[in-house]
Amino acid sequence: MSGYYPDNFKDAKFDIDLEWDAKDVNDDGTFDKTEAKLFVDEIAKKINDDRAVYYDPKTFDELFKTFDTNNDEYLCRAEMAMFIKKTFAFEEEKK
Ligand SMILES: [Ca+2]
Ligand SMILES: [Ca+2]
Repeated sequence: MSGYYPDNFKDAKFDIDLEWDAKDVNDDGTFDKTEAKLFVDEIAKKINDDRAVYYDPKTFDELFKTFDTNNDEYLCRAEMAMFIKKTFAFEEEKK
């Protein structure tokens, strides 16, 4: 996810890849539901407020299911990238 939304975080130095490693607690390269929640909550805190409003933590379970496209109960890097991109997207970016 390098270079993802470089201008869209409150702290320009925010490194989404470092955050990824930090929240992938067991270091297996994927997010289980608990890890995914930690990661997405962190992104919601760090991303600019005009994007953060698009994420409702109450819908997390639903979103997790939606973006776990192969239904293995884990979000791989590609699946999580879509989760972040689509969830925090402006309406016109979702098309
Ligand atoms: Ca993991
Ligand atoms: Ca999956």
